[in-house]
Amino acid sequence: MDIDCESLITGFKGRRLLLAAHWDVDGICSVVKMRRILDVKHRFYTPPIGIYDIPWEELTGFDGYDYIVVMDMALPKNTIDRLDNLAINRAIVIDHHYHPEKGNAIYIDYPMENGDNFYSNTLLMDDFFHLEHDILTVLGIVGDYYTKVKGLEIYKLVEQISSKHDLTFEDTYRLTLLIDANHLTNDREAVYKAAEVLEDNLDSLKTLLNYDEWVGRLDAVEGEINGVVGEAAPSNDVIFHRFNSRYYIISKVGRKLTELYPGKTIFLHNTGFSEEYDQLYIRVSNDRDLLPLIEEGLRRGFICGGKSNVAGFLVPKREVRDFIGYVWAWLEK
Ligand SMILES: [Mn+2]
Repeated sequence: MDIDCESLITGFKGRRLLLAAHWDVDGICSVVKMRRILDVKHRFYTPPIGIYDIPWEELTGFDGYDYIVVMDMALPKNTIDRLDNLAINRAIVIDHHYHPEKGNAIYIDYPMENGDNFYSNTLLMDDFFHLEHDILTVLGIVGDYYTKVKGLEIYKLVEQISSKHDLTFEDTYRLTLLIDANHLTNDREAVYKAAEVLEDNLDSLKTLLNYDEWVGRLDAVEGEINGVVGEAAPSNDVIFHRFNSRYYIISKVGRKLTELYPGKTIFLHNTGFSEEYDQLYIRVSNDRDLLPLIEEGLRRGFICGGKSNVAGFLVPKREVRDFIGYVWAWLEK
């Protein structure tokens, strides 16, 4: 780490900041946390849902900021370099994810004492800025870990802080689902609005459990996921399913199908996500390593990512057929 908390806060005083953050609960909570640390409502930017990069045509809106602060998002190295050039002062990355290739910026991305990544970006922020954990921290953790948080040593704290807000763990969990319904419905404006709604209601979070707009979105998302999962027909080793949804639900569908059909490979194709791209998703349960497939996607210039057992791709429509053929051949190898 090449900067300390005090000099960063001093540097931010009176300056124009752009807060570029992930569209999920942890990203939104990081933005609200940063605004509260500095007591300034700095602008929030999030990329188009599903695109883990900033489209070059949107960078025109990045002029005139003293600092561009990237939170909870591992952007490509060359994008970080461009942000550092665009900022009058510097680009600063505050992120609990692993960065294989760092750009030219100030990085605050150190791990916890035990060497693991922080459970959430909000938790990393608390550590760096010497803050007491609060409900934003908790929402970030639960947003990233779902109910698996129950197995972490931090779960006690999650419950304690939730109860201060008159929330059970189930309430807090539901709140993260409600907030995430904004990006799952593939609606960037709704994500921006969610940050405002959350910030304005930090003292009455329980009421947000009945916030009609979010409840409606969550119902719509769950209905859509169940619909798509219900259509997928079990087959031999690989369950291939093509569907048409505007929503950003492909990985949720994949996870549900894996629960329903353990041991099978899940291969999904969403033709309805955007005008330009189709989504592809592959999840394996055997010890097959998907990283070479992700590398092939990167080689073809696709936006893609994943781990050894799961891979997601955004493929330009005219290249989808060919890449699906490649994936089939690869899976059958
Ligand atoms: Mn996160």
